[in-house]
Formats: sequence, C-alpha cells, structure tokens
Amino acid sequence: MVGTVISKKYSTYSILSDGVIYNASIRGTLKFKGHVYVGDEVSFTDSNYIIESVFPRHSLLKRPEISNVDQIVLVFSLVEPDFSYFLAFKYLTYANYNEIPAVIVLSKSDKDDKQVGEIEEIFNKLNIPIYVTSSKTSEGIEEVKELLKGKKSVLVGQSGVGKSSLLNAINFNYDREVGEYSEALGRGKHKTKEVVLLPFIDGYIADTPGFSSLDLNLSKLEIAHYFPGFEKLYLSCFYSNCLHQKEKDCKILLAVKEGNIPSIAYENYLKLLSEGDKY
Ligand SMILES: Nc1nc2c(ncn2[C@@H]2O[C@H](COP(=O)(O)OP(=O)(O)O)[C@@H](O)[C@H]2O)c(=O)[nH]1
Ligand SMILES: [Mg+2]
Ligand SMILES: [Zn+2]
Repeated sequence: MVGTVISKKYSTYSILSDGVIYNASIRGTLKFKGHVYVGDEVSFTDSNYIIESVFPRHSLLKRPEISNVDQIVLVFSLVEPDFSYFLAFKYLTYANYNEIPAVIVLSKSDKDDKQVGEIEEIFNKLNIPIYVTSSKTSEGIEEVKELLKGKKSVLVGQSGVGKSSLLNAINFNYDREVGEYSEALGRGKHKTKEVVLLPFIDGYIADTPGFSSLDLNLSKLEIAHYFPGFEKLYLSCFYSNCLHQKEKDCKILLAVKEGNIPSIAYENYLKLLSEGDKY
C-alpha cells in the first residue's frame, strides 16, 4: 500500500492511505533502513504495516523536520509576542535557502493592527505575500484557506503566535490544543509537541511545535545569497563572494540606495550576517 506519513511517535508512523490511518513501523523484517520523515510518501506492507520504501522527496526541512513541503507559512503575531522584523527576515532566509516559497501570516489583528500598513509595504517590495488574520474575528481566514488549498504547507513560528488557533479557525474539527501566552516567558507555553499533518482540501497543513530561536547554521556567503530580495541580484555584484557591505560595484547596496530594497531589510541583513558562521 501507499500513503503519506502524517505523524510519528517514537517508532510508530501514522500513515494516511485512501482515507484510512494505519500505524506502521520500520522494525520487523527491516527491508528498509533509511530515515522516514513526516510528509514522506511511503509504501508499506498490507499485512503487518511495515514501511518498505520512501518515494523521492522534493524537499526536506530540518527544523521543523518535515518533507515534501510546497510552501512555508510563517506565522507572526502582531502582539504577544510582538512582531519582529529580524525573525521574519531570518525565517525568510531559511525558506529561501531551502528553496521553498514562503508567505507571512500576521495573527491577532483584533488586538493591534497599527503596524500592518508598514509591514505590508516592506514585504510587498520584496514580493513576499502578507495575510492579515485574526482567529478571534475570522479576519483573513478565507484568504488563508485559498492559499492552503491543494498544497502541502507547514506553519512555522514562535510558540504563542497562534498557529494552532489559526488551524482551529480554518477547521474546528482539527481541535488543536491552544497554549496560553505567558507574559513571563514572552512566548506561549509549548503545547504542540510534534509535527502533525492535517488533511486539507487536496493537500495538507502541518502544525508544528513553536521554537523560540532558530539557528540558521548558514555561512556569511549563504546569507548574502539567500536573504530575501537578494536572490537574483547578488549575481550581478562585482565580486562573486560579495557580502554587500562596502564592496565595489555592489548591486545590493545600490538597490538599498535607490529604495528598491527597504533599509530595514538591509539593517536586519547586517545583523543576521554578524550571526553567520565563518566560511
Ligand atoms: N486575541 C487573539 N488571541 C489569539 C489569536 N490567535 C491566538 N491567540 C491566543 O494566543 C495564545 C497562543 O495561541 P496558540 O494557537 O496556542 O499558538 P501556537 O503556540 O503558535 O500554536 C492563546 O492564548 C490564544 O488564545 C487571535 O487571532 N487573537
Ligand atoms: Mg501550537
Ligand atoms: Zn554585493
């Protein structure tokens, strides 16, 4: 049989196949010894449900650990926790590096939407779509559903931003556990424990545990290539290893000067670059 791995607990893999969930393992006769990720398309035996092989993956993310994702939905709350340009640019760099398209969903618009205009202006310039939502008032939920149709998407964001609430607003049958935002921790109390794929109109949406920090583990040069808005432009820089700081004939610096790359993006680039591994 063939199906999609929708979750994994210890060495048990839940596989959705033709509308039925099977609990499979890779133990037993061990025909197959490779790693199996949530998101994988697998074939498994129909007698005792043993995974025999994994179909080729078209993408593989390490954090959160999930395969075959078509798009990354970066969820940021406008407040609690506050929107962070730095984190947004960091996650977008991560998505670019993995060659997976990304969009930004702003949540909790019912609480505070003062910043929305500015955020939209900055990311529209970089061709990153922005969705403004509230799980309380349902603002933007229909648009997000349209975005998710027919694709395998993963929700990524700090804990407490409202990923699980967003899923419940999309379909209350998902019944995702919602964590409280903790003033003291400055984030949600971790509730979602593992990556889970939820079937959605001709596709899947993955809920993931929130993480408070993400180490990119990219070199400075990789950051210089994959930072949002830099992807094609850096190829025209005079030096092929240009880090877009003070180098001669740098097309990124020129774009910043001409206003085609927002200065806040560039400021965050320099900050991210200072965190980059040496190459
Ligand atoms: N006012 C408001 N609160 C929200 C919204 N979305 C989530 N929350 C609250 O934010 C906290 C964290 O939500 P949760 O969905 O567990 O976040 P997750 O950790 O990203 O899955 C909970 O207290 C939610 O009730 C929203 O759109 N508006
Ligand atoms: Mg959650
Ligand atoms: Zn440059």
